[in-house]
Amino acid sequence: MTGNQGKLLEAKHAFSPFGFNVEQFLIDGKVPEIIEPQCETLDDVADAKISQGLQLLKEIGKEKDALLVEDSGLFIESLGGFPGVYSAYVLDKIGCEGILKIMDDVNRKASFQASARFWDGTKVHKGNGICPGNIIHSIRGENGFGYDPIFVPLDYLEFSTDGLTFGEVKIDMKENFSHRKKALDDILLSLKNVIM
Ligand code: ITT
Repeated sequence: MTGNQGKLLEAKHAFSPFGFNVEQFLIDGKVPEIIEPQCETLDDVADAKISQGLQLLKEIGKEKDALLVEDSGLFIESLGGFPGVYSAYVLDKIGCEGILKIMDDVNRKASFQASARFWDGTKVHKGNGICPGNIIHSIRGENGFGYDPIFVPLDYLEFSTDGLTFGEVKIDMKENFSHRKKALDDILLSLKNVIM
């Protein structure tokens, strides 16, 4: 359940190897209206999203269907974690250009974070992921979405983007580092414990 096509694509990519067919949750062809409360943490927003989503599933008589929601954001160290839970609003208002203007020149550290919830028809599974990295000084790359063109992930295990932003790499490469992929992997692992 998301209005963000980038998130949808990444969820499809993460779940399809396990035989799940991920589709955008639409009611009458539209993304359902969700009220995102003013919360301090992604976890609280993700909880609010899944409970509203479950209510919607009940209203349309589909409470046995699976439902995935996720809340995520970019946390910039020198800005005290801003935009964090306000990432979607800030992206809409000032974009990547605006972030580059308000950034500290020296400390470029930031992380993407994600909190996911998955309703399997009977219970809710939880997942969290963090992707540490740095904000570069310019906007680079057409791939991905949101803040991807200004973010270079730290090397992780044997993986490196060699200084390229998430906007400059393919989705398979982003998956090696992605906060979202880590959160969805938690859920896949928890599901495996239910299924097997
Ligand atoms: P839904 O709430 O409908 O799922 P949204 O885009 O509003 O979609 P959020 O409220 O979780 O999603 O806001 C997350 C913001 O952080 C949004 O602006 C994203 O573009 C950005 N963001 C999250 N993950 C990202 C990623 O992997 N790459 C780039 N930007 C990301």
